[in-house]
Amino acid sequence: MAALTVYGSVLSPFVARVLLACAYKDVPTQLTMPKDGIKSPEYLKLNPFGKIPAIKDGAFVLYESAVIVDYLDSKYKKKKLLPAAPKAMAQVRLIATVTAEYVQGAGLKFFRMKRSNQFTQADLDAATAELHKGLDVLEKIVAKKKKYIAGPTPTLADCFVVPALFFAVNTSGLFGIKGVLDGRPKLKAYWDNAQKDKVAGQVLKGMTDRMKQLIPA
Ligand SMILES: N[C@@H](CCC(=O)N[C@@H](CS)C(=O)NCC(=O)O)C(=O)O
Repeated sequence: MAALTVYGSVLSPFVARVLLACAYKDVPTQLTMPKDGIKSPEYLKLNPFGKIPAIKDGAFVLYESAVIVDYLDSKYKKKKLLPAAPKAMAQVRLIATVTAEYVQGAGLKFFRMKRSNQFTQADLDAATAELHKGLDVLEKIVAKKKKYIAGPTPTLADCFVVPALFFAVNTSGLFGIKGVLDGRPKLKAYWDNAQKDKVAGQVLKGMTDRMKQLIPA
């Protein structure tokens, strides 16, 4: 199978979703940053928003991480990431959506505050409250004592949760906020396992290395 070209950097949680989907489905990838940058006329032809990720599958170009993951799951029938049964499918989508809307955004806020060094204590408090609210809901809806976030096999939900937890744990940590998963035993166990998991662990290592380059301790 020819490698799928993925434009982006592994530290982007949106790019990481796509890399995880490919890895769970055994689709080989070639990760590359657009040659002249994400706002170059060449790259804007691939993604008119000038954002990462975009993919090139032969002559077919696609952007928006959630759409890319759906495309890959629909194209490659083996190791389905979205269950066919309606309730199981809804559960996977719910976990992914809660993660995308209420957890990842808060984690990214910490990252951006650190990078720009422009924030107030009120900004920090608001991001902390938002993160805890999102994590409270996520803890309630994820699977209990299962290897993956929605059950015994990887799903689209894992593609969303792994990078979002990376940001939740590590970017709040940049402000000395420790133990954001404490008191959330399902998420804590999942996060501990994810770091040791062959697929998730590799993506997380890439994210960690890149974060250390951008924000040295
Ligand atoms: N909704 C998009 C969001 C992609 C996105 O915001 N990517 C960020 C990287 S984390 C980006 O490219 N930012 C650069 C910019 O907005 O100029 C997706 O899911 O693919």
